[in-house]
Amino acid sequence: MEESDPSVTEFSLLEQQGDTPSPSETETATFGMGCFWGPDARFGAMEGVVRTRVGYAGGTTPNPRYYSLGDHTEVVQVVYDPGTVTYDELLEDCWANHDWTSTAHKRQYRGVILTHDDHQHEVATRQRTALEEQTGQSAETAIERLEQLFLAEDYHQKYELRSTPVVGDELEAQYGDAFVDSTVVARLNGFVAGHGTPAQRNEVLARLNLPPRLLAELRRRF
Ligand code: MHO
Repeated sequence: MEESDPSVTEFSLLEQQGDTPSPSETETATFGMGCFWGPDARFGAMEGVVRTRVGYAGGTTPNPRYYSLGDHTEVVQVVYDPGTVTYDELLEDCWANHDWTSTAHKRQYRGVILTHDDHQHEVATRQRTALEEQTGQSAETAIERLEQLFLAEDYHQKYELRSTPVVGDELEAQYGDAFVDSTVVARLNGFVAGHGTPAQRNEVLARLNLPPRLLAELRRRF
């Protein structure tokens, strides 16, 4: 039955048609900002972000899983085009969207900036000091070197989009293994969570060759 549906062939071209070519140089940033579903969607909607992933990091327990995290923390990892968005800008978003003034009730949700190099470490430290000076409050968010990211289970990746009725299942089926790393999927995950501007949403939707019923479902949410 699937094969006789003409929309399926068109739809299978979605990845090639819709996904922007990766910039030649990308950089990676990793943040712990509480439950990782939220920042996955927030960063996914940002111009310049090429892909997002959620995972566990910042601890020492081998092979953490969601129900056996040990001393790890939920984090989002963002691959971005530094020509479009800077580490400074991503960090500003990070401070603005987690509670850096208090210690999380569980290490799973602590605020942490996991830096990938000296430059990131300096920028993060400088921003934290500036924030403390401006507000007179002390920042509880840690700045540490990233050792290793353990990718979270599939059902946590692009959670907002995955849990959107109809759309989530169909996009997951169409993208298959490419679902987690797709730029378009990252954007749609952000849009269904309410991020992005109308212009950005229209631009992404216009590039996609979506079957009408999927387009209608997405439109109901943007
Ligand atoms: N269990 C919480 C947080 C999930 S998050 C992946 C919830 O359902 O909202 O830690």
